[in-house]
Amino acid sequence: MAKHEELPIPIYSSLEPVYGEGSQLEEAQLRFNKLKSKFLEVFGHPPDLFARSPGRVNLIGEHIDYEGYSVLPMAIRQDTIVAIRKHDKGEAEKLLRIANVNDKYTPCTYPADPNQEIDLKNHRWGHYFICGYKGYYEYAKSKGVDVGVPVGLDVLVDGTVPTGSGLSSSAAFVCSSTIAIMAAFDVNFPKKELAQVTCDCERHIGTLSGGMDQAISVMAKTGFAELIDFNPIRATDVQLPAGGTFVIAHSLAESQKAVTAAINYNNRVVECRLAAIVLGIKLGMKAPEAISKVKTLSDVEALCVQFARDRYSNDPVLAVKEFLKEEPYTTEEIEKITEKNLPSILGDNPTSLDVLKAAKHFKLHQRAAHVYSEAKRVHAFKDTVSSSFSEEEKLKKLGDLMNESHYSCSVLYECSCPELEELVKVCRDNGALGARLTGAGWGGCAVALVKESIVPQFILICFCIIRNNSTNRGVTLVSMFLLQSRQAVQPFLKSSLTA
Ligand code: NG1
Repeated sequence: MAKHEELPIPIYSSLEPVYGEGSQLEEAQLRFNKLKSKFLEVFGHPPDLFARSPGRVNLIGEHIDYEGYSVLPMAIRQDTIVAIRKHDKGEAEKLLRIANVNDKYTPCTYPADPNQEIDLKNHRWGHYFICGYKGYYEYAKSKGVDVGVPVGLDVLVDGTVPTGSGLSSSAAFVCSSTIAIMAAFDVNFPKKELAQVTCDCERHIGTLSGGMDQAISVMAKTGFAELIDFNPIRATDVQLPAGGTFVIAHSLAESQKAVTAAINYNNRVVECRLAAIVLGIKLGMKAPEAISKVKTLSDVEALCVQFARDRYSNDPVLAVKEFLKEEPYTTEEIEKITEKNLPSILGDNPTSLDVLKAAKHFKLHQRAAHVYSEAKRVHAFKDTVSSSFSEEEKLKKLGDLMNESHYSCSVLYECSCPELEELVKVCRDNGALGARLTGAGWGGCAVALVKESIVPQFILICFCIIRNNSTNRGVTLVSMFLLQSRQAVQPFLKSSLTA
């Protein structure tokens, strides 16, 4: 039997196989019907089909996917649905018309040109669809699929993942767009290929993303979290212990990842690359070799572990402590080690140059220490789940790992913010076994592991405390997930026959 990740995105002509029966199904039916009538109202035609892709909560493994390390996310019920109609060849205007059910997002129009440049200086929500559009054409061409002459597309989007929440609204949008475009052109790929394609697609928005969000959005399975490995992308089901619930709460501080990329997200990617090159050189590589070969901290992990072994350990952080100073590095200090200036080292990627322009200094020690220790925690989390500990002990250990992860994100990686710190503390003070920021950080959500039996009072108390503490801010419950959740989370395509 083919593995789950080798199968294409499933296609359904009705919603029952996905949502079962009952209130989830009724809710979904209403939503799809609304989407269909709005499509008709906006474009004067019904859609050809719908594509759906979920958001995710990352349980552990933050800011390490782009360094090649495994992560452990779980898809959530909040999702993006894209309704699409391909224009007939005869239709005059070759345009991509993109509308949203939410009036906050005004309609966008783009030429039907797969080679168009995305105007990154003027950020628009429709750009994420164009990421999928460009990426689809690039991939289809590389696979020898006859893409024909571009035609216009009408697109209506309905997203329920809160934006800037760290729950990957962007990947849900890019993945559902790519799946919709693919299906409109009658093409379907295995999920694991699509996971890679959609990751490449999203980089068109100017973030140097790893592939976690797209991988889980495409390969999610109801009832499981997934351990996602990279190079090549692979998903392994993780069945979480019974008796716990993940509560996801939004701090209401919006994290604008694409807009702040040069000082936040991409800055960290660049710091990790520089840390890896400096470690490579300190551990014996010639500078030109390190510059050309070392892209991520995982590329020099073996050297770090070798160093540690000589000291009877296998912890790469020992090498970080020995070779990277804690005080931030200036550009000149790094250039002295690399014997080459930073713009020419990083010149293979224009977005990295924006980082150099904005950066005052580089915290190489802290970023490398976070990445290596977080990578270990992911495996410790997975091992705990499959260990012979009692359910109670497992939950306690998982909570501890989440707390350690948050500390590392906050102190070493500096991707938290006051609102998240407050939220995490309130969760822990009121019974959470563990709590941490989730996703890129700098705003967005926290995820707390809470015993199922105390969930209602936990939510009530935490929310009252936060409301009382902050006069002009609150907090929103985004989701509650029983560890054995059976909610419909997987991506799928729906032909528009019955909606
Ligand atoms: P979010 O939370 O969606 O901004 C981002 C990256 C992930 C990963 C996390 C941090 C994208 C699409 N997603 O997630 O790949 O690096 O940050 O762990 O850029």
